[in-house]
Amino acid sequence: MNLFDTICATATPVGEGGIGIVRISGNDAEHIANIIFRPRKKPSSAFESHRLYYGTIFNPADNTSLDNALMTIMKKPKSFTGEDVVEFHCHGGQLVLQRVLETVLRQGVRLAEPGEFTKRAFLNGKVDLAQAEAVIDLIRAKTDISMRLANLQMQGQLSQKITQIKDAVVLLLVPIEAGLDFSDEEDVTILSDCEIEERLKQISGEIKKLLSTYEEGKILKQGINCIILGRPNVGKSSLLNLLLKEERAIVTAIPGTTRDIIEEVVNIKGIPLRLMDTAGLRETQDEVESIGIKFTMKRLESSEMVLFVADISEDEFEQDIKILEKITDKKTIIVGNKIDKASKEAVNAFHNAFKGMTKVAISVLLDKGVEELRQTIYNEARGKRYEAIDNDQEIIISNTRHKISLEQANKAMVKAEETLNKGLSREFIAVELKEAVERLGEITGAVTTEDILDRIFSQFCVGK
Ligand SMILES: Nc1nc2c(ncn2[C@@H]2O[C@H](COP(=O)(O)OP(=O)(O)OP(=O)(O)O)[C@@H](O)[C@H]2O)c(=O)[nH]1
Ligand SMILES: [Mg+2]
Repeated sequence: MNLFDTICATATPVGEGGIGIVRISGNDAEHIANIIFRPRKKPSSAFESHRLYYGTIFNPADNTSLDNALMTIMKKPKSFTGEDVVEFHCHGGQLVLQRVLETVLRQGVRLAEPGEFTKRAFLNGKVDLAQAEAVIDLIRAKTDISMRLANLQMQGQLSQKITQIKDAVVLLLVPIEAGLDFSDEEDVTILSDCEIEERLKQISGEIKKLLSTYEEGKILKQGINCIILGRPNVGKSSLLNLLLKEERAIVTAIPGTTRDIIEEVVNIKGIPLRLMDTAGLRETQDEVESIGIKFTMKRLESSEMVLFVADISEDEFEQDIKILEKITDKKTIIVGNKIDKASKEAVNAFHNAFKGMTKVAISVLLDKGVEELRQTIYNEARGKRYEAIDNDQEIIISNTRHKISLEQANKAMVKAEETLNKGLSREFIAVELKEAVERLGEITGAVTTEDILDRIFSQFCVGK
């Protein structure tokens, strides 16, 4: 099975830590352990698999000891990579780890490329491609929800679904091809056009259902860019500080306080919200301020969500509405701030002025209405279908590569249906179905190229 050379890398992050791990994978791993590691109690025969041994790592060239460490061997195929793996659990000093790694390298082992351990796990059949990709999602997860999604994918939830869809395509393809080749033989069932159409539609529906989860999946994984906009002095910076629970931005009673964009990530009920505080929007002669406003408009373009803050106590929202008209295609929430000093009439005027829009009245000063605002941000960010997801009932895709493959698979299914409706030879339907099988196979890695693998695994860190 194993056609690979032996690789090694430090598996823990650079810097000081309680422990640091140097990992080796490949046929020479055990041999290297025997050369550079001296166990305190020598085992009577070879090192046992999946056991920790305490001892000394030393440099065989001059016999100097490098560290006291724990060593474990995980013999193939019961290891992460499916090859013999040796791990040295050293003290977590940068220099210690560097010296241990150098000593391993000097035994004729190669330094691993980024993600190479996980790549080998894939190539040796320990995980499929979607599962391997979930490893990096798990490492990078910033919230509990994205961590849960990564875990489900790592356990093979998405792969199972893809395989199920692919099997359905194959199940349709087989009788169609048999009909082409052996249509004269008696025991070949010939599917009717109706049957084929129904099954094509059903499969295509399944693919589209998966595709429809992508936007949401992307937001759960990567978060959402959210810009705070509004006229000067309405309380934008105060709101940022409150959501962040930190005095991050300068707040003063002077309009035009904020000039530079201040960017921070806040966790809103599990969604990473990249929040940007900006310069208040108004006509101004001040050069610095007008540059700030230009920055704001530029950043608006790359934001998916807008928190538009208005001063609710002002009772007059004409200018706000003028600015709002320029904002299109964004998830927008109107935040009426300073409710503490607003009259009843002003609050009514606010609700009338922004009729039909998503809005929340709050007071940053008194911390009023802020929980409602958090909930509204959450609902807007995730869209309407989040309940099903919270119940684990739905499979979510969040990876662009998966999305593209699914789109291509679906395109083939649609083409197959068109071919059928045009009454063309079923040969052409078979071609499209084969295309769909290929595209679906790309997701789990049943079909893959070196190029795809390089692109995926180069995103990993060295040592993973
Ligand atoms: N009464 C009251 N005052 C508030 C509230 N929120 C903010 N303020 C005050 O409003 C003033 C402006 O607040 P900022 O947060 O600096 O407003 P901003 O929108 O960032 O202003 P610029 O950066 O100048 O555009 C400060 O004096 C705040 O203390 C609120 O809920 N109620
Ligand atoms: Mg400000």
